[in-house]
Amino acid sequence: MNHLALDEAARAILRKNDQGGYTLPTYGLYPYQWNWDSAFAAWGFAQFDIDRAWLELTTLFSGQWPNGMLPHILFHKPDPRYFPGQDVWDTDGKGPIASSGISQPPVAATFARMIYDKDPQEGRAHIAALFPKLVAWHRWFMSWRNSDGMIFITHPWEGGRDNAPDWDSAMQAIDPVGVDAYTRRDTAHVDASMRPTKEDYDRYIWLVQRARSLGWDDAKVAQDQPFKVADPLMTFVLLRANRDLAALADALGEDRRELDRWTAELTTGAQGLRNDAGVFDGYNLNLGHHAGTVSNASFLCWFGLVESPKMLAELQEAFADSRYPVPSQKVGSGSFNAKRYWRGPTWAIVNMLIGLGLADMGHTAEADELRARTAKMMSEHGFAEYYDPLTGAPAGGASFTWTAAVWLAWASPSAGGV
Ligand code: 9WN
Repeated sequence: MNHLALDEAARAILRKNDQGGYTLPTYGLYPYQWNWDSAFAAWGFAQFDIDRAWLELTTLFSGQWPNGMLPHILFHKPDPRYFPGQDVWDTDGKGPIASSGISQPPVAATFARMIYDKDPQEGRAHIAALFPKLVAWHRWFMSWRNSDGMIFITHPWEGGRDNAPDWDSAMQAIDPVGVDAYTRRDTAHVDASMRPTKEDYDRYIWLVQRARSLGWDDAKVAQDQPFKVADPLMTFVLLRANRDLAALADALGEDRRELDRWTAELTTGAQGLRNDAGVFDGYNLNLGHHAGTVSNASFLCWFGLVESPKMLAELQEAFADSRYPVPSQKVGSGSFNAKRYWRGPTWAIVNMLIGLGLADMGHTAEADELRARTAKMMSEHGFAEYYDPLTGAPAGGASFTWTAAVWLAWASPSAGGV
């Protein structure tokens, strides 16, 4: 397929997964609106339908809780094909519509800025409406998920990298007694070898039940949840998003000083994520140690405008070790698994964030190389949820919204790429 046909195929995926005001990540496997998926979808739509892009973000923020938290799933319409549904989360009364009780990586401000920059005249009213909501969401992170400028998560699903080795020690410390009987739905859609294990799922559900028993109270969850891991992806994404929100504040004539304070705090705090090898890595706050891993999140430093010669050297290794980088776990490391979700496979969305950061920090050759290899992976293997980093084989769900969005906005030659 030539790239114009691929552009059309990618647009068709966005249209097919479009539910009116929001976009499903993919049919069957994920039948609701997911937080960071929607932000990527908006950026994809912005390449050909800017009104639809703004609508995606507007619908996403219609689920924001009064405390500023923006849920990771909005259950617009009940659907038995996904577990756990709203009955398990039991967040009734917490937000305006049925939702989960945790958040997800805050990429929305960054894409709002990029969509606004495409057409400031059209975007001005939209950013004026979104600005206070984005500030409230970022403030929620800075208040309830902040440990000395490192952003932590209280559930693996909150970080968006569900079974990453970064969380292993925190997960192993949990004894999931008292988990109600449940039936997984994900393995009815996708081969179990590409998904988290039963041991993972028992703990995912145990953590949901525990936060539920704390009434989803911010202070109690932040203090009492046994799973508390500072995350490079969350920290670098929020750092970047704060800068982008400050740029939107300038455009609107709003006060940006609080945002600048957060940016300074996170820039300093991110250094605490460096492990003994100098790699940005998950930090288990309860046990006081790094995971000792190199993940695709480790390479998001440039996206947060943090320089690192060490990570540039690691990136060259990733380019040498895998034909289709960046693997979500270093090839050859003990926890690497080419198929299992966030323990090895390549994710196009993370590649795009890494690539944008590299370009912003002047690492043009590496940015171009990453974009070219990502484009090759997609042109050979379609728009999958994730890919085997060694062979490029597609894995997980097919016809995936955010992968199609990444093609349109970044990887396709029409987007100025290869
Ligand atoms: C749990 C929708 C989501 C992504 C996450 C990805 C996966 C969900 C799941 O799918 O997580 O939130 O059920 O596996 O890990 O990043 O937002 O695409």
